[in-house]
Amino acid sequence: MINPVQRIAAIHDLSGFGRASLTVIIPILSTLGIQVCPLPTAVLSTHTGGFKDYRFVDFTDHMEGFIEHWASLDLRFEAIYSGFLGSARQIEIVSSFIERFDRENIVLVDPVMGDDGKAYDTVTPEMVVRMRDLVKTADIITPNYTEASFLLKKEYTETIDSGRLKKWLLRLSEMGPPVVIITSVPSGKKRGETDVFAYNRRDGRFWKVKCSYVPAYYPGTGDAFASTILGSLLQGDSLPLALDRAVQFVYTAIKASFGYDIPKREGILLEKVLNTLNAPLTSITYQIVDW
Ligand code: PXL
Repeated sequence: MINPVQRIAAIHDLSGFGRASLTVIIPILSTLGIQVCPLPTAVLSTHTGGFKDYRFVDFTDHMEGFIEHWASLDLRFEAIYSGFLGSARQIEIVSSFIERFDRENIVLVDPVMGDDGKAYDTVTPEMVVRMRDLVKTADIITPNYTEASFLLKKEYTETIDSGRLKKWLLRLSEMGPPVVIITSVPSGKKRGETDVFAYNRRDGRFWKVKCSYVPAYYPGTGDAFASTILGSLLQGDSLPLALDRAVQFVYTAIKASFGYDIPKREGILLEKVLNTLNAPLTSITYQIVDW
């Protein structure tokens, strides 16, 4: 029987407060009509961006048992989507999960490791090394500019010229994934303006979407971006359309949040904009990059 609702396995942490990871991913993908089955990597009281004394429970020791149970149920997934990981050993568990459950589905690895040139608190150098292996098994990766520099062992610089960026996209794809999407690439024009670039090795095309984000850093926007991309692709959109939908959704969410005097660490006011996910795009802004 055909599954009436597409199903994905979401391998991320559950942060109770602050709108990041699963608390962002589940509502977005559910709104897009996709069933999310979480395989938690860690359980935290809050995400790690801007909170002190957060409680962190590493879930590594439980993951294999959960996976065995899912295998015994013969669960099938249209996509496997991994993000923030709680330990270096966990990265191997995720790789074996992908091997075991990958049956012509989309594997999206968001190599969540840091932002603004810095690694997140819980991310160790060993995790960065192992993340380089995990991305090899993916169909799509969605590093931000900082994470792309970590994966490629390149120095993080405030700006990047387009020749170097093209090389980064190609190098990342040579590591394995046919589709590479780099977010938060400094545009070099206005401060706070960034671009999203994508490369699809299957057709050799490069894409760009400009983001004139209001200058405010909100945690969880990477999770919102990658889940919208995945949901959009599962709905049958092309890569550039998925990029446009994701950029426009994150932009709308930031705009909806910025007007309120609420600490940025609480994340984007997702609940106010979820319903825009299913609205048709009123303008299509992606550009093909002719390098
Ligand atoms: O949004 C990425 C993310 C996911 N999970 C945890 C985080 C962060 C970013 O700070 O701290 C726990």
